[in-house]
Amino acid sequence: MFTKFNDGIVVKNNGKTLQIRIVNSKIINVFITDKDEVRKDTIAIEKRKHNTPCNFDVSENSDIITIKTESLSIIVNLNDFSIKFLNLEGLVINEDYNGGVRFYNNDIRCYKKLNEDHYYGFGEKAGYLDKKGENLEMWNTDELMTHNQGTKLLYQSYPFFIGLNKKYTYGIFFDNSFRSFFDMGFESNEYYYFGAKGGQMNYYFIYGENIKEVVENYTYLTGRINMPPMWSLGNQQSRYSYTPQEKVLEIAKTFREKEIPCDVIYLDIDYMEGYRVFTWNKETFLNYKEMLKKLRDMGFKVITIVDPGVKKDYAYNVYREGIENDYFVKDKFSIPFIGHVWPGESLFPDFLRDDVRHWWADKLKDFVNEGIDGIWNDMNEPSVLDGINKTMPEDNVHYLNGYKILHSEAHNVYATYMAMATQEGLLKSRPNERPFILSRAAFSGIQRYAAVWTGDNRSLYEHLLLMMPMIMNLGLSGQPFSGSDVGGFGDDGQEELFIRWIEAGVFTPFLRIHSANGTREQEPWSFGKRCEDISKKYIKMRYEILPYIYDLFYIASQKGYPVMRPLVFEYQNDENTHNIYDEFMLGDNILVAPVYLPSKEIREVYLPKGIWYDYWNGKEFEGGKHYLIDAPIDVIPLFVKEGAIIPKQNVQAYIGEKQIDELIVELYKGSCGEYIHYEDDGISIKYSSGEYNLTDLKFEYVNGILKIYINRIYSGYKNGIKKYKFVFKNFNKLDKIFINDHEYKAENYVIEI
Ligand code: MIG
Repeated sequence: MFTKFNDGIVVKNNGKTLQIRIVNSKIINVFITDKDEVRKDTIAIEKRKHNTPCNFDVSENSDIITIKTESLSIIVNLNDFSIKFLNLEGLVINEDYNGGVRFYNNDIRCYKKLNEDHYYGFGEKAGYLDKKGENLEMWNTDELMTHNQGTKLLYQSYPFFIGLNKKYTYGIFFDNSFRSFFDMGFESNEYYYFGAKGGQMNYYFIYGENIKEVVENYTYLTGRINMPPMWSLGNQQSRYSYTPQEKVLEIAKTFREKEIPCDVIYLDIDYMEGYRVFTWNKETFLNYKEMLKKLRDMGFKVITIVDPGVKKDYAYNVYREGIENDYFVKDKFSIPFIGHVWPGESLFPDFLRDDVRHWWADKLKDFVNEGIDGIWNDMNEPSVLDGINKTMPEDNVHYLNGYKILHSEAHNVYATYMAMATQEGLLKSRPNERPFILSRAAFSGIQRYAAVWTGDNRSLYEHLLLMMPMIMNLGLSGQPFSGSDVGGFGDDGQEELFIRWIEAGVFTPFLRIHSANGTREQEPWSFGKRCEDISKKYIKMRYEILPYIYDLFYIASQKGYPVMRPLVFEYQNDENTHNIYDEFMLGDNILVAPVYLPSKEIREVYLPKGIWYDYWNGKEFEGGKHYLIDAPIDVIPLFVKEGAIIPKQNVQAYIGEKQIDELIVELYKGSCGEYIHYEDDGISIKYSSGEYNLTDLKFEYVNGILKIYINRIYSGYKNGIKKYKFVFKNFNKLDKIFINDHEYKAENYVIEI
C-alpha cells in the first residue's frame, strides 16, 4: 500500500495522496492532497544543506500503518488518512478528529481533538498570552487607525502554535502562506482546526519534551536569528518624522549633552523627495551627507525608512527601471498594478522574484553607501491606502521561482521577501558587517532576515500591557527580536505612562522610542526633569546589562529561545505561570513585573517556585506565591533568581564608544550557579568563522565557602575581556573565596582579577 523513501512514506487511497516525511525523530511533516501536485515549502522553511538522515521503521497491519522514530510513533488510518502521534510511552500527544483533513474547493482544513489546556504562539496577535477558545486569522494587515486588544488582523503572520497540557507539549506549523485560520476551541470544546483559503495541507508536527524543546525544534525548521550588530541592542530614538536635518542633529546632540545613552536615530518618510524611495528631500535634507557625517562623529547610527511603493513618475529612475524591466506586481490583466500609498500612485516591486530582489539590493546598496546603517521597512503588508481591504487585489500576479502565483498566496510572504532583498542590499554595501533590518510585516522565518516591531500602538496603559504578550508570543514563534513603540505611537504621550513604558521597554529585546506626527513630542526629556532622570536611569541600566542581553541573543542564534520569555517557558510545571502575561523573564535569570496602570505604586507579582532576590534592595522571597511589591514611580519590580550569574559592563554613551576590557560578574546567592558568556567584536561577521569566545562561569557555595571557576571553553576572539570584577549578592557569610582554586579576599563584596 505504501511506498517507503529514505525520508518517509507516500500512500495513495480514495483519490488522495498522503506523504509523511521524517524531518528528524521529533519533526514530522504531513502533506495530504486530493490533487496531482508536489508539496511546496514556503519561505518559512530554512534551506539546509545537510539534513541529518533519520532512522524510522514502518509496519502495516490491515488498515493501519505505524511509523516509529526514536521519539514518536505515528499511526495512520488508511481509510481516511487520519493520524495519531504518540510518544514512546504510548501516550497520545495529538490526534486527528473525525477523519482529520477535509477539502472543500478553496478551503482546506485539518481537525484535531482538543485535549490541551493552553495554546501559545501565533506570532503577533493582540490579546492575552494563551489563545485557547479563540479563533485567529493570518493575513498581514495594516490596521490604519491603530489597533487595540481585540483587533484580529495585524501586520504579521505566523501560522504556528504550541499546545500544552499537564502531560505533554507539541507544536504545529502550518506551512501555508494563504489567508489561514485557527479555531482553537472557539467553535467546539471537542476539536480545534486549522485551515486556509487555498494552497496545500502541508503541516509539521513538532514534538518536544517541553516548550523550550518545541521552540528549539520549530526554529530548527524555520531558522534562527544571526547575531545582530551590537548597536541594534542599544537605545534607539524615532519620530514620524524628525525633519529638517537640523532637527535630527539637535535631537542627537541633546542625547549626548544630557548623557542619555543612545545608538540609533531614525528617519521616517519625510526625509525623502515626495516619498520617492532612495531619494533625499532637496529642501529639508539638502546637506544630508554633512548631517550623516556629523551623526557618525557623534557615534550615532542612522536608520531610514524604505517603503515598497515606488512612485509613478517618468522622471524618477527607480520607476523607469522597474517599468523597463517589468519588475512590478501586475493585475489580473497583466498590467502593472497601481495603488495609492504615501507617494501617491505607486507600483510594487515583485520581491518574490530573484531578479527583482537583486535590482532592489543594488539600489539599496548605492543608497546606504552614503552613510546609512540600517533599514526600516514599513507598509510592507503590503498596505495600499485605497485598496480593497487595505491591500492589493488577491488576483494580482506575482512570480515565484518562475511560476505565476496570485497575490492571495504571495500576500503574507511579501514582506519577508522584501526583507531578504534588503538584507542582500546591506550585505552588498558592507559584506563584512552584520545587516540590521526592522520590518513591520512578516511571515514565519522572518527572524533570518529582520527584527520586527508591533506597529501602531497608542499612548495608552492598555498598550503598555499589550506589548508584553505580543512580544512573548512572537518569541515563542521563533522571532526573538521584537519591541513596541515605547511611549506609544498614536495619541499624545504622557509623563507617567512614558516612565512606566521605558522602565519595561529597556528589558524588551528591541528598544525604540517612536511616536506619530502631530502627537506630543516624545523624547526622554520631553516630559520634564523627573521623566528625564528616570528614563536615563533605566536606559543606562540597559547599557549596563548589555552583556547579559547579548548572551541571550547568542542563545537565540543557537537554539531559537526567546530573549523575552513568558514565565511558562521557564516554569512549565508550575501551573500558576500558564497564562501570566503581565510579567516576563529576560532570559532565565531576571523576572520583570512592569507597572502598567496609572497612579499605581504597588503591584502584585507572582514569583515561581524557588528563591528570588529583589534587584533593588536584595530582599529575599520564597517563590510559588504572590506578593505585593512597592513600586514607586522610579521603580519597576525586578527579581533575580537564586544562583544567578549576571554579566554587566560599564555604561557607554553608545556601543563602541569605549573599549570594554572589564566584565562585571554578579553572583547571586545559591548553592551553585552556572552561566556561559559569549563575546565577539559585535559588528563584523567574523564570529561566523570562529572569531568569538565562550567562557563558562560557575560557582559552588557550601558552608560559607565560595568556589568560582572561570573556564574558557572556546577561544577565537582576541580583543575580549581582560579583567573580571566579581560582585557578591546576598551572600551573608563568605569565609573563603576561591577562583580557579586560588584564594582571594573580597573587599566590600567585590573581587577584581
Ligand atoms: O501610514 O511612515 O507603522 O511607524 O511612523 C503610516 C510613517 C506609515 C506607519 C508606521 C509608523 C510610521 C508611519 N507609517
